[in-house]
Amino acid sequence: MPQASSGKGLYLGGICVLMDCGDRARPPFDSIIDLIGSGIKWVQLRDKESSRLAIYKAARLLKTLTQANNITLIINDYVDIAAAVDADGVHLGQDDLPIHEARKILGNSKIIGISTHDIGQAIKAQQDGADYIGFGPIYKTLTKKAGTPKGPDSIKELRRHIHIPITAIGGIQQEHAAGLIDCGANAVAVASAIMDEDDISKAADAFVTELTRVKQ
Ligand code: TZP
Ligand code: MG
Repeated sequence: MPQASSGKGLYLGGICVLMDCGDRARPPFDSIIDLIGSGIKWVQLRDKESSRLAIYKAARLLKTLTQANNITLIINDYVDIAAAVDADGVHLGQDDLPIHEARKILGNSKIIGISTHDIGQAIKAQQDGADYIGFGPIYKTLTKKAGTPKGPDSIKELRRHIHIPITAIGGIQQEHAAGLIDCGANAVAVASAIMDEDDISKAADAFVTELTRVKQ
């Protein structure tokens, strides 16, 4: 399996917590404070609801706190906000800015991750210079209308074509994490199974502990 590091000195393995903030009650500040104590090393700010200004302000705050705690910070959707706050990178979907345009803005030192839903999209993203592939949904999810779940074996098939880091996404619960790494994922992206818990620090910790059972 490829290294979980991006080659840019940033960590792209283990658990990526999707800080899916806009329609969740807890403000990003509270969530990041809880996550910092938990051993999580990678977060993504994903907010489909709030204004660009509110997302920028949240991102600026997260940048300060993640940098101080050695946590990789990726911004979902907004290349301009990622650039403005000097985040570690951006996560783009199939309907977002193309990779080459995001590269012009962010340069080569930043991470660009791409959401993909089939092997063709993943191969294209790899060819276009993505730093990691998000692939899913692996399981049924309520967080996003994301199509039919692909199941964990899809990661095995994907790994035959993809040499850059793979992040499995969609409906992932603690008990799935280690198996997905065994199938060839470098990381799992988790929203509701952590962000919807009353004690997100404890939920994140449980994921981290589960993954230490698997050698990456
Ligand atoms: N892309 C595919 S599924 C998904 C995204 C952003 C949401 C994952 O959220 P959850 O709650 O971990 O299923
Ligand atoms: Mg998007």
